[in-house]
Amino acid sequence: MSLTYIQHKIPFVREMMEVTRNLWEMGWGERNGGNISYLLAEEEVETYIDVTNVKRSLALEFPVVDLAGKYFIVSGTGKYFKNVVFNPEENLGVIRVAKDGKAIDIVWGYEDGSRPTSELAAHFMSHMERLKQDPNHRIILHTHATNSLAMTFVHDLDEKLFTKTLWQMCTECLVVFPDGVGVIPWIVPGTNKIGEITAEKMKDHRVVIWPQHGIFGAGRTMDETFGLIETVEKAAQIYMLINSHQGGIKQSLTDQELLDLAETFSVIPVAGILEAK
Ligand code: 2HA
Ligand code: ZN
Repeated sequence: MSLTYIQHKIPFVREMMEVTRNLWEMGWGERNGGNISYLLAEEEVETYIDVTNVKRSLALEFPVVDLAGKYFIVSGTGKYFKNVVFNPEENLGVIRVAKDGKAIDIVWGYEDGSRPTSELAAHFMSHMERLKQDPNHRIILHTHATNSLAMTFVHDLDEKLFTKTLWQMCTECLVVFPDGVGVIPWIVPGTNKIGEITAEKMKDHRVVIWPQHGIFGAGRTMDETFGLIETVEKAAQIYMLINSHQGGIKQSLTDQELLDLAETFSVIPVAGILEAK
């Protein structure tokens, strides 16, 4: 199927169809791997959906009062990204957080009786944190980006060292993510604990690496968020390529070159990584 033909009368549903298809085509969303949540403006939702018609309500194990009344379109638990484009109404859902933050109302989708992603805790907690940092924040995207995941087996998991290596892999990385990447320890997915620790990292970073699992990215638009993850993944791909190269690394970007780049592009690299000569 060519992407040209992805159509849906609801623009934010179409965006979800496109991004899930792209993630699957990249090979980062095998089986039911990955999940996305997208904060929607109330007016945007009301234009297309009768929000007074609540289909089901589900209790939340973790209260999210900060998100009370907010709408999200969220990928469904156990759903395959590969299939979203063929049946968005079953694989996606639009939810509204209840006034007390203790439940969600489903107002569209999950038509086969399903529910939001198992990683909803990590998504909601990350949204709350990113909204404190950036009022225009909208998207949390989790995917099993192949090389980012592979790199967590062979690289030191210290996040400053990890960030520096990624910055050195492609000239434009520092410009795209001057805030670096956060790295958490391995934690059982789908738990409140991984949600809390991921969100804590989201205070300072829009990208959080889950060792031996995947990546979490945050952003204002689908393009920006996908592009951010693509850029990290590209750097990780270069790292994996050059590390399996017998000749070894002959040259790389120096701290001074990265600092020159930051100055020219007016970005501030996260502190404690680069040293001026
Ligand atoms: O199955 O990726 O982390 C969806 C996931 C869980
Ligand atoms: Zn996952």
